[in-house]
Amino acid sequence: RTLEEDLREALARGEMSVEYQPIVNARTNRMTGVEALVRWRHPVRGDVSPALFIPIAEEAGIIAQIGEWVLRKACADAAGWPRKLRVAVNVSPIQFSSERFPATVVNALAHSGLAPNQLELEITEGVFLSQSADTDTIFSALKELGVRLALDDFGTGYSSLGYLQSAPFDKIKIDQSFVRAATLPDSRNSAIIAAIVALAEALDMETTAEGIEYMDQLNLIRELRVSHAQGWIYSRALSSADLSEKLETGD
Ligand code: G
Ligand code: G
Ligand code: MN
Ligand code: NA
Repeated sequence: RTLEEDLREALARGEMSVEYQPIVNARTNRMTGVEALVRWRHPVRGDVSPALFIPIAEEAGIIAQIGEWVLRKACADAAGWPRKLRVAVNVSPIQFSSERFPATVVNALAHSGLAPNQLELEITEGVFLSQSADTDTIFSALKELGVRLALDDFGTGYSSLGYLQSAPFDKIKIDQSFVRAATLPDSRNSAIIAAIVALAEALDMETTAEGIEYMDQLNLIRELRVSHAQGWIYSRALSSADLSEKLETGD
């Protein structure tokens, strides 16, 4: 059997789950939200990374189905946490560009009771490259709903500044490749991060630095006024139950 064949049955077999990685206000250290990350436990192969199976799902035409399941699960879980947190959900460009997508979001919110401003959709520039549906119409519909939008993996790919102009983003996520190298001697990456922060501040957007693993990285992004931080220095992705427990014990 191919991985694709197994993937087609993974949801029905209950092999998928969603974990949540904390996102923290870099100044106060308080958790303000989480990023939902899908997990697939294959019965034979064990954990398969979404970096591997998401592209297969896109290719196989089943990404919308998986994405919708993740969205519903994330909204339902978030509505049950002991304190209000924002939940960020990654959305594939293929899923986003379907004219059905805004209705999917409406349903997930209605079904869970989650407030629209507690949901943040993380999209990549791939959204602007796809030729399907009217991207502007989808952006407007989502803004009207009151959900938040984040531009993920910023700084990689083409990163046209026009993307920031053409869509109403609330946040830029600075790709972890910049963070990783920023504290090396003579690194130019801190200048790049500073430029992204200046741009975001001028456009009234928040920033999240991803992949923070070490204290020197955290100190640097604080100096550069990045507003939020995410990475193993705070926490790996947690199950909804473990996150709830962490919140109850005072995070
Ligand atoms: O889970 P991990 O941190 O290994 O994520 C690997 C990649 O998979 C990242 O690029 C992340 O954005 C992506 N990813 C994780 N969960 C989802 C999801 O639910 N939907 C989509 N489209 N991508 C996801
Ligand atoms: O593309 P996206 O930004 O959604 O991907 C998130 C990915 O980053 C996931 O695979 C997640 O497991 C990973 N990740 C989260 N925190 C860290 C970290 O501190 N270090 C590293 N190397 N990866 C991280
Ligand atoms: Mn992401
Ligand atoms: Na990212």
